[in-house]
This record gives sequence, C-alpha cells and structure tokens, in this order.
Amino acid sequence: QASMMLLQESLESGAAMAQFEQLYRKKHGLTMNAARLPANIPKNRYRDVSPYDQTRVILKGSQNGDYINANFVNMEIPGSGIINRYIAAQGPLPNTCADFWQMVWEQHCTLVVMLTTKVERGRVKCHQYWPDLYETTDFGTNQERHIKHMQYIAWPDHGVPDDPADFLDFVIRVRKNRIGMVEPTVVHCSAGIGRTGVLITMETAMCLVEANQTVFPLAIVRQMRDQRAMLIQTASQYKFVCEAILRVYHETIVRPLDDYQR
Ligand code: PTR
Ligand code: PTR
Repeated sequence: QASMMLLQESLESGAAMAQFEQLYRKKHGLTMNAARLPANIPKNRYRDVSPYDQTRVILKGSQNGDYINANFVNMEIPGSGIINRYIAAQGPLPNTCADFWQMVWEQHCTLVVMLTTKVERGRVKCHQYWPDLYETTDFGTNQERHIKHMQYIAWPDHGVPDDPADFLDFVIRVRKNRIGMVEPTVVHCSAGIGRTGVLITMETAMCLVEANQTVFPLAIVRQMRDQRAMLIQTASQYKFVCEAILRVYHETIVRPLDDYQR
C-alpha cells in the first residue's frame, strides 16, 4: 500500500521517470563479444542491440553457429515459489528464421509472444518467420509440436500501447497461457528490448501484486537489465507500465476490499 502511494507520487512529480533515466542500460562487467564476431554481425537486426554473453541463448544443433540475438530472462516472484522464465529476442531476420525455430525447438518453448507488426510506418520490423496458413512443410522427421503464437498489433516501437485496458487484457491472456509452464516463453518485438521489457515488467508486477509482495518497478527493470541490456526503451514506456501497475493494484487489491467493506 505504502509503496503504491509512493509510486503514485513519484509519477506525478516526475521523479519516477528521472530515476528510470538514471538506471544503467547495460550491466557493468557483462560482455557482448559473441554479437560482434564477424560471422554473427549479419544476425543482428540492429547494431546497437546485442545480447550479453553470460545469458545468451546458445544454439546446440545449428549448422549456422551457436549464436542468436536472444537472452534468457528469469523473473523470480518472492513468496510464491514462481519463477517466470522468458527468452527475450529480436524479431527474426530472413537469415535467422531457421535459428529462431532451432531455439524454440531446443528450449522446448510452446508459447511465442510477438509485440510488433511486420512493418511499421513503411519500415520492416520483423520477418514473417511463421508459415502461411495451409502451407505444409516437410522437415523429414516425424516429430510434431504445437506452439501458440500471440501477437499484439497496436503498439509501434518507441511508443506505448494505444489502449492500457487492451494491453492489460493481453498480458492476462499471456499469463493464462503460461499457467504451469516451466519452459521459457519467447517474447520478441523488433529489437527485443523496448516492448519486450514492458511486457515482462507488467507480468512480473501482476504476479507480485497477487503474491502480496511489494512492487518496486525500478527493481524489476534492474533485474531484467542484468539479463538483457536496455529492456524498456523510453521513459514514457516506463511511465505507461507504472500507471498500468497502479491500475492493476487498484483493481485487484483496493476495489475488492472496498466492495467487501460496503
Ligand atoms: N537504428 C539503426 C540501427 O541500429 O541499425 C541505426 C543505426 C545504424 C545505428 C548504424 C547505429 C549504427 O551504427 P554506426 O553509426 O556505427 O554505423
Ligand atoms: N537502433 C534502433 C533504434 O533506436 O531504432 C534499435 C531499436 C529498434 C531499439 C526498435 C528499440 C526498438 O524497439 P523494440 O525493442 O520495442 O522493438
């Protein structure tokens, strides 16, 4: 309760955004060497967005090397025994689609959450890595797995979702799809930092609220950035997610209590 009032105040005064701006974008001491190897440079969508070596997803069975621009991001929910596991990734490029599926296969992922459209304002943001409907592909093995794909389409990069209620609804659906899942959920946008960071923060905060734990949004961002650099890209994205957290807190804790007392 006290932490939520503090959050409300620091949003109103602008202090929350100032604190966010001051937070490190990359953790000191972690390296990004694999991303810079000549063979791997064409596998990065943006030259300024690289995965840490320490937490990067390493491909085991790819003929194309072990590198993909993706990190494991594990978010622990104290007091609940829950660890939400994610793979935060860039949107596949034409030359990394096979690697992307190799990663999904090797990590036993069954849910892929996409937070970008293929093209935004005339610029390509993500290659279509899934087959067209009715297209059948023969991989030469008899193994088959079912993977759920969810896409949020009303949220351009560097921006915030058009509608906070729709966004919360989407995050709740992601959570429902993840119930009981131990394998990591793949979350990607275009660079795999801005929108991906907002989604992971939101789901983490929802779990904390439900577990009756204190929510410190900046601590969530720090925990994420220790695993993939630059998660949550702009102060307005941070503000958006903080406001959404307040809303969730109000709806799950404050309002039911009011109703009960009435
Ligand atoms: N947003 C583009 C990208 O990250 O790819 C723009 C960009 C291009 C940014 C090149 C930095 C770049 O690096 P350099 O200035 O060293 O060519
Ligand atoms: N250099 C690129 C740019 O600033 O445009 C990198 C970049 C691109 C960063 C998209 C974040 C982006 O948003 P998201 O991570 O939400 O796809």
